[in-house]
Amino acid sequence: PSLEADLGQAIARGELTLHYQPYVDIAAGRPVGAEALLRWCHPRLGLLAPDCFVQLAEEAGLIDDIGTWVLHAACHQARTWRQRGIPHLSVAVNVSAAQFNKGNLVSAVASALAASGLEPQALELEITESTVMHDVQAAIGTLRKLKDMGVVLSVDDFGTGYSSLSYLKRFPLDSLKVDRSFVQDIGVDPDHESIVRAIINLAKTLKLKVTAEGVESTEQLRFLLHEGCDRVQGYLFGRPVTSEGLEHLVKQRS
Ligand code: G
Ligand code: G
Ligand code: MN
Ligand code: NA
Repeated sequence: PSLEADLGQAIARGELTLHYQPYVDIAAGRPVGAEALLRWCHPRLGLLAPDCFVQLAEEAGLIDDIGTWVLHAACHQARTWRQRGIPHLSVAVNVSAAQFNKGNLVSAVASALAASGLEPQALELEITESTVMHDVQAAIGTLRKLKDMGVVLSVDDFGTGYSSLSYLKRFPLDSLKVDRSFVQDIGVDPDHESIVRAIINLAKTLKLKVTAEGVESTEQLRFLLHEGCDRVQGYLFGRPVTSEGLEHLVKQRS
């Protein structure tokens, strides 16, 4: 069978799973949430990362179903964590361009929140720049509906896309996530350091929180602290792990 045919069966066969990577709030001094990262336990090929199948899912028209599954699983997991001794933990979910632009995102989010009983403030949606810039008017409408529900909205991979600053101000956003390609070069490339500094300052001007992703070294962390970054995420604080692994890690560091 083709990979596409396999993917069509993956949800029903229970082959999709989520790994979770913590993000740390500098002021709180502890993990305040975890990003859900999709994995497919393929019966023959083993554990596959989204790079191997998200595009295929979009082409095959399966991305809405998968995205809906991810939202339900992530909200359910966050609700479970919050009931099991980590009441402050949020979950962040990556939203695909296809689901955002022509799909059922608003209703899928509403139904995942209702089914899980998770507070909307504990769900963060990560949306890339190119996704929101595809159709700005429609994006503002979608983001407004999500914001009115109380969900937290972030721009993922910020700095790699082409968002116009004037639009950025019109989107009802809560935070920017600095793309890890810039964070990686802290201490290496002064131009990329300047970009990180500029994004942090831009976020502050727009009254948005700013997260640095891909933080791997204490040198990078020191720079980010000095520049006033609000949240950090990366291998320095934890790799993506199973839900049990995440719970264990967070309970150790809280
Ligand atoms: O760990 P990692 O290999 O999971 O992630 C690779 C890429 O896949 C990242 O760009 C990430 O945003 C994306 N990704 C991870 N999980 C999901 C998901 O549930 N849905 C979508 N659409 N993308 C995801
Ligand atoms: O595009 P998005 O930000 O959703 O991508 C998340 C991806 O980044 C996942 O594949 C995750 O495994 C990866 N990632 C998270 N932290 C680090 C890090 O510190 N270093 C590297 N190289 N990759 C990371
Ligand atoms: Mn992300
Ligand atoms: Na990112």
